[in-house]
Amino acid sequence: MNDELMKGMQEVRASFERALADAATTEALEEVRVRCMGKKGALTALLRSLGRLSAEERPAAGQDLNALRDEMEEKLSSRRRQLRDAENEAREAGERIDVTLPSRGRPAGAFHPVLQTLHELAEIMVGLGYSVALGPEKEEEHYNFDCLNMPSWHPARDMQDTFYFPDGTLLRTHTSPVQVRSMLKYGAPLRIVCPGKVYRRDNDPTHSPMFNQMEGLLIDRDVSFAVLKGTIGAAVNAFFGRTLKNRFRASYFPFTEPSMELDIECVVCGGRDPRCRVCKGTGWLEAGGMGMVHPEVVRAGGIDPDRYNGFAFGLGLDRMAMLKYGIGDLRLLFDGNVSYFLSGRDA
Ligand code: FA5
Repeated sequence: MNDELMKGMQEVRASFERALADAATTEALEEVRVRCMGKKGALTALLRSLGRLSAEERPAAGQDLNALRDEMEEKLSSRRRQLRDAENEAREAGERIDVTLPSRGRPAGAFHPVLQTLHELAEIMVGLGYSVALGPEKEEEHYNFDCLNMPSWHPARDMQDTFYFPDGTLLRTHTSPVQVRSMLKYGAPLRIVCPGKVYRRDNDPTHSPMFNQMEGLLIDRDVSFAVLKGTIGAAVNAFFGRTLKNRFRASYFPFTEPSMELDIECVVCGGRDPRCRVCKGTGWLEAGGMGMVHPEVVRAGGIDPDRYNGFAFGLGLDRMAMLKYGIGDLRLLFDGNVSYFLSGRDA
């Protein structure tokens, strides 16, 4: 065989063997393959040099070079298998699950029934296209009363006799102040709900000094009372998971005209138990107040009442929770006695 070619083959084999032994990863091995057998590799250069040999030398030299290429390929793939197995083993060792580790455990506690109610109702309203707006619990008299057609001399204020701070601000008595705040902030058209805590001087089985309401406000053109009835009915049915009987009783709020109170069928006894601890045998429970927003309130919100009108409602979230979970005394929601909720009985 041509001496020069033989020398070249020896060099290629020797440097290939060295590189093969040095390659510690499949990635390094791939670099060896490219360097020795790729388009610009040493073996390819030798194969190209065949063209310079005489016609007699070429067949034998070609056979030797092919044999060298087969040998290198064989060694490459066997080394590749070895390295890949080692890499897989190392990765699996890192991923091994230690079954002796302590479990993560279940999170302690759960949502309070009122918070659960708040989340569910807000989610239903968001599904109907409403956004959630929040307002301060320490409120100005102006938003809590004056803007809502309740000047200082108005008798409706007496029903919400409340907690004042020395600076004249007060703990809000309802979520309705968010109506004017939101109108001033966002303008018309508007669809918001505002859930949150409110405070009054109340304390009996269905009245607590701190309770939760969810205000709803829709301002648009030509809004009718039918839209309010449809919206409230849809939200209440979605919350209880079935179609409930409801009734709208004429009522009075200085900030809506006409005003209504919504009663919903007692979900605990369906009106069949005269001793029902939730509805007291009436078959109905008052869920909230509502009505068409008074034009003066729309004006206080910076919106022209001749162009826009709308409705508002305020649902008592604690009452909704009482109904959904069959809780007989509102105060149980706040006294921290969990045995009632665990056993489902009066504590
Ligand atoms: C209001 O607070 C009005 N702001 C509701 C409203 C909003 C009317 C928008 C029109 C337009 P009312 O005082 O009736 O209305 O309270 C609404 C609901 O809160 C009641 O139906 C009741 O479910 C609940 N609620 C009232 N007082 C208490 C209390 N002390 N404890 C628990 N829930 C109460």
